[in-house]
Amino acid sequence: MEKEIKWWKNAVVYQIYPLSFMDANGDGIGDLKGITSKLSYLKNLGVDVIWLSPVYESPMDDNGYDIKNYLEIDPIFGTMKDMKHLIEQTHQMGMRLIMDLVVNHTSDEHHWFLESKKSKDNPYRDFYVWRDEPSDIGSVFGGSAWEYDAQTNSYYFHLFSKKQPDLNWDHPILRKNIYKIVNFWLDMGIDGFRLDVIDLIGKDIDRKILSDGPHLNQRLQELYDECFKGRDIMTVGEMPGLSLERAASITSGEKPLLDMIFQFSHISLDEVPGKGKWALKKLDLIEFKNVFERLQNVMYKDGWNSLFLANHDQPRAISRYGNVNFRVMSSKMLATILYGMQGTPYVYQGEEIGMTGVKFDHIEKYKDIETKNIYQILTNQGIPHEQVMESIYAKGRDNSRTPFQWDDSKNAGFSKGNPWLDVNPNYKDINAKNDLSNHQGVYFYFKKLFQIRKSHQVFLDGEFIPFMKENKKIFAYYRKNENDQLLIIGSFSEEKMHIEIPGKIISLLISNDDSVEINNQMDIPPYYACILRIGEK
Ligand code: TEU
Ligand code: CA
Repeated sequence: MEKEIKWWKNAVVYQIYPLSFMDANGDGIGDLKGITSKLSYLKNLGVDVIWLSPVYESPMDDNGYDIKNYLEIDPIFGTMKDMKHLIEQTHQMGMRLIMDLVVNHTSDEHHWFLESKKSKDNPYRDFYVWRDEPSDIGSVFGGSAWEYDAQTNSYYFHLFSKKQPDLNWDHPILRKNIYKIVNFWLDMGIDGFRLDVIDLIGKDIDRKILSDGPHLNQRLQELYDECFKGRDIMTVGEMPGLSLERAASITSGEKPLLDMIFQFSHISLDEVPGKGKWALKKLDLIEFKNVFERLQNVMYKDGWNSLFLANHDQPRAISRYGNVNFRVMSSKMLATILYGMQGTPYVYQGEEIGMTGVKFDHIEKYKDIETKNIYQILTNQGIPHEQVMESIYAKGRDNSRTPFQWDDSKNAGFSKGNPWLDVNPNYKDINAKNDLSNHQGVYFYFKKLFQIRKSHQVFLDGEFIPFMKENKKIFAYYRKNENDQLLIIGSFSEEKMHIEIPGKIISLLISNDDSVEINNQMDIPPYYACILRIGEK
C-alpha cells in the first residue's frame, strides 16, 4: 500500500513572532487578538499551519523563550480565553496551530527554580544542574554558562542567558512534569509543537557533550511515548547541532521520534568557520548549493526536513541571501529555489511581502539580549563600534523582529501605541497594503508557488537532480518522478545571464518575470527565477 502521505509533508507553515505581528490593544506589543484579526490574511496566502512563538508567562529576558509558567498566557499577549479563541478560529478556517515548546530551560523566575535554589536538599534541587565549581563551557549568549548563586554557594548551568537555567533531563520527576505540560496543551487542541533546541535534552555536561548527547534518542522516545503517540499532530525539532545523518535517523521509519527538524547546515555558511555568527564571510553559492543537495539526498532516504531561510533568530532572507536593490525579484527567486525542494515549507512573518533587515544607528535601539551582550563583549575587547555594528546589521536577531509592516500609516499599522521595537523606516514603501495592491507583488507570487506545490506530486516525491552544479551564480535543479519532470532555476546574479536548457521545454509553471522569452537558449535578468516542465530529451 502506498505510504500514507502525512498532512504535514506538504503543509505551508507560517511562523508568527507574537511580539511583532499585530497589536490589537495599542500597548505597542503584538498580542493574540491581533493575530486572530489577521487569520484571513494567512488563509489567503495558502497557510495550513501557524507556528506560534512562545506566548507563555515570561519575564521576557529572551522575549518569551524564558518561561515562568507554561500553563498561563502572559498578560501582554492576552488571556487563556484569547488563546482558546485563536485555536478555535484557526481550526474554523481550516488551518492548524502549533506552539513553541521550550523545555531545555525555564526562566529563573519559574517556581521550580525558585525552589531549587533554596537549598541543596530541596525536592526541586535536581530539576536543574548545580555544581560546586564551574567548568569552561560558554553560554550561547556570551560569557560563562555557569552562574554563581550565594544561597547554596553553588553554580547553576545556563546555556543561554543566566535567566534561563537549563533543566536537568536526567531527573525522571522533572520529565514527568514536562509531559504533563505537553499533554495539557495537546488536550487543549493544538496541533503539535516546534521544539526549541531539543537537540540539547540529551546532554552530558560533565563530559561537555551538549548537542546530540548520549541520552537524546532515549529522551525523545519517552517524550513521544508519553505525549505524541497516537495523536494526529505535527512535531518539528530545532536541532542546530545535529548531523544530517542523525537528523535523518530521528525523522525516519514508521514511528519517527520527530516528524521533521530544523537543520542548520546552510545557516553557518556566511560565517568564518569556527568563529561564530558575528565573524562575517561572504556566502559562496557553490557551498550553499552543495549543502542543499546533501540535505535533499541524505535526508530523504526516508527522513523529512523543513525548508526555511528565515526565522526570528536569523537575519531577513533578502538581506542575507538576496539583494535589497532587487528586492521583489530576489524575494521571489529565493522562494522559488527554496520551496521547489522536497520538504515542508516554512514562511517567516514578513517574508511573504519582502520585508528586509534593519540598521538602527544606535545600539540602544536594539532589544535582543544576544545582540546587547555581544556588543558589550566585542567593544570591551577593543573592536571598533562601526565593525561591531556591521556584524549586528548582518546577523542581529532584531532584523527579523521589527514590527510587521501592514501599511504606510503610523507604526506601519502594527500598533496605535509606541512599538516595543522601532519599526523599520522603510515601511512607507515595504508593507502588506502596497504589496497586495500589486498582482505582481511578493505575496501573490508566494501564494501561486504554494498552489503549484500542492497541485504537483513531483514536489513531494520527485528525485532532486542538480543542474548547472558548477555555476557560481545559478542555483538550479530538476525534480523528477515517473510522471513529471520540472526544472527549477534561480539566478543569484545582479547581471543578465545567458543559460542553455537541454531537452524539450513543455511549459512554464511560474516565473518572476513573464517578459522573459522561454526557450532552450535563455537570456535572463538579474535574480530571475522560473519553474519549467521539461520533456524527455
Ligand atoms: O534558538 C536556539 C539557537 O540555535 C540559537 O542559539 C540561535 O542559533 C541563535 O540565537 C542565533 O544567533 C532557540 C530560539 O529560537 C531562540 O530564540 C532562543 O533565544 C534560544 O533557543 C533559547 O531558547
Ligand atoms: Ca498589545
